[in-house]
Amino acid sequence: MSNTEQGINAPQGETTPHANTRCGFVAIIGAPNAGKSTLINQLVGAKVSIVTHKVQTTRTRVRAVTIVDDAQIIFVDTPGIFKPKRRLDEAMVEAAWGGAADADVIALLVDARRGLDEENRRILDGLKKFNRAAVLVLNKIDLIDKPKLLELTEAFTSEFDFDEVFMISALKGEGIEDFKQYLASRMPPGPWLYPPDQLSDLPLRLLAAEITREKLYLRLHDELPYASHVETEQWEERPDGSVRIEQVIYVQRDSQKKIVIGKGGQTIKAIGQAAREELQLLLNRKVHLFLFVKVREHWDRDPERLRAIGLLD
Ligand SMILES: Nc1nc2c(ncn2[C@@H]2O[C@H](COP(=O)(O)OP(=O)(O)OP(=O)(O)O)[C@@H](O)[C@H]2O)c(=O)[nH]1
Ligand SMILES: [Mg+2]
Repeated sequence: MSNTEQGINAPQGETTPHANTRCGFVAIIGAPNAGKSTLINQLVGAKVSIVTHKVQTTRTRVRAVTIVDDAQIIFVDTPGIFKPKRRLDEAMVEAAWGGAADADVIALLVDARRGLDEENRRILDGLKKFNRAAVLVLNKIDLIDKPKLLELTEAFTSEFDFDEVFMISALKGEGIEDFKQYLASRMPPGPWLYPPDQLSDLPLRLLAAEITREKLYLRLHDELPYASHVETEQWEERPDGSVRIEQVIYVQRDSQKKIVIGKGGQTIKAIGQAAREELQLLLNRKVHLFLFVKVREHWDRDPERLRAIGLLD
């Protein structure tokens, strides 16, 4: 029986660590939608954090782990940093800076199309206050011209003394290897903190809820900005080797519930099907997924919900 409190594991077969191990934390910070989760998935070679075209997809800190030679690198995916307007926003932004606090390397990820805009200026101010070294990573270079990249590099480096500048496409995997090697070289000596086969610290129940939230976001386009939340309520291992999962989708209004369910239940059926398919691949067995929709006007202020997301202890 698998333990749902554990994170996902890599296939077995990694070598055991030897005497000269190194280990450390890398925090990836940046504005919403910069591509932080895409980058982390690329760096560890597996989907550990959900990705959508919408801003504010990641809500909590997710740790992802990879090994380069004798170095174990623990990446901390953080929510995007933006100007908080609501209670949930504040907790998200706090989680983002909190992720950077204990890191050995802080990497500021920037959507190169957006450049040094107001949001990135605010983050640079935050970095200055932090008084910590950082590297600059310009992302989405597949979308812009080289001369523009040089301009951007100048704009950022004149504001902050970055240790290094990397130019990457997290989506296409360009420039990732160099960046990873650099990070490995910056890890301090020390024992590995995770077993060599572990990829993430996100419990499976939470990851399963995140997968459904991703499908919900992808399916609903701009109708439901972030008024929704998914929780795994039941996880039952069946004797036939399959697993039965019940999840609740929380929304804030009856009208939103109608949108999530869709005409004749079509929308929720499609969301459930997409989530089930991905869960089956992840868990490598048959999944029976049941989705329920509940209206809770103030779910984003409910301590129990915030705790479930991992934003409250
Ligand atoms: N073209 C292109 N798109 C990218 C690249 N990296 C990420 N994206 C896209 O940018 C969008 C946002 O990616 P995410 O990884 O969810 O961004 P994030 O920074 O984690 O966003 P939040 O969690 O909301 O803060 C998605 O649609 C990605 O596919 C890239 O290198 N090139
Ligand atoms: Mg993210």
